Amino acid sequence: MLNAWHAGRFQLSWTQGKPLVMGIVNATPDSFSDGGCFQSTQAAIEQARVLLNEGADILDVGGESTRPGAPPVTPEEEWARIGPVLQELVTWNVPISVDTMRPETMRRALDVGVDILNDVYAFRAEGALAVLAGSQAGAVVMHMQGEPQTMQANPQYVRVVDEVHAFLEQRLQALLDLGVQGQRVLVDQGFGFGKTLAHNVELMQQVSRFVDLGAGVLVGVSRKRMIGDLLGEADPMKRVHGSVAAALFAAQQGAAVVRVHDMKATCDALAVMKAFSV
Ligand code: HH2
Repeated sequence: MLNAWHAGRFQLSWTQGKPLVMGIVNATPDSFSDGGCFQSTQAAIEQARVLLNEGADILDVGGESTRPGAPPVTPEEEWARIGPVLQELVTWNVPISVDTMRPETMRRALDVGVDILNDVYAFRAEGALAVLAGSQAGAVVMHMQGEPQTMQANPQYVRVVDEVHAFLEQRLQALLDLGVQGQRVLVDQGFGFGKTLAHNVELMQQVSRFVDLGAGVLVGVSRKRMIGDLLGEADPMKRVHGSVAAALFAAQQGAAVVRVHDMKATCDALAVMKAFSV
């Protein structure tokens, strides 16, 4: 079955086992996974070009690290990091996503012409829903327990899958109530955002249950600590194979989008898996 995602200028589609691949462009000097190598505008743009050449369907640009314990940045600093990058990327004829929790940054990014608002805070900040509703942008609505600074201190759930599912169902309804059509929205279980390894594993085992919510599902596990914990690998750069395995597992369960750093490795693996699928 062909599924659709309305995202700004683009109408994107995916099928079971063949998700769209979103490339991560970190304009953050303190990002956990690339050590801040891409902090300058030129370097971020260059990284985006590599991701695109290697097969990215979407580029996701973030200027504030959500790494557990990462210090917050000011709105001005966030925009100084991502504004010039977005301005260039929107000229490339590929869907551009902005990874931000701030309504003000969302509005500025929409003015520049981005297609997707990716909000790890699920549009709960005051004014965020209104910004989304006043646009034609696609949206990613993610679950997080707590706040980035403290979320990994002691995450607690009675039944993690039920609780994350209920939260996303409620947020989806909040968007629908404001007139944001369901086909504009993806949900995201929020791997590593206020979750232990056991919580993350349980959520990964049940991606398909989230597909049943009716919105597409985005899965973001690339190079994350859960992969490191499963492998005993402290260096994020050495978590590529584990991350690819997780992306394939999510794809097989019907994920709409996988959000990744390692584009070629992921696209190659997905292509081979697809070739063998009936
Ligand atoms: N994970 C991160 C950031 N944004 N957005 C969505 N929708 N889903 C995610 O899982 C997600 C996200 C954190 O990963 P990364 O961008 O690699 O690191 P950092 O935030 O430190 O730049």
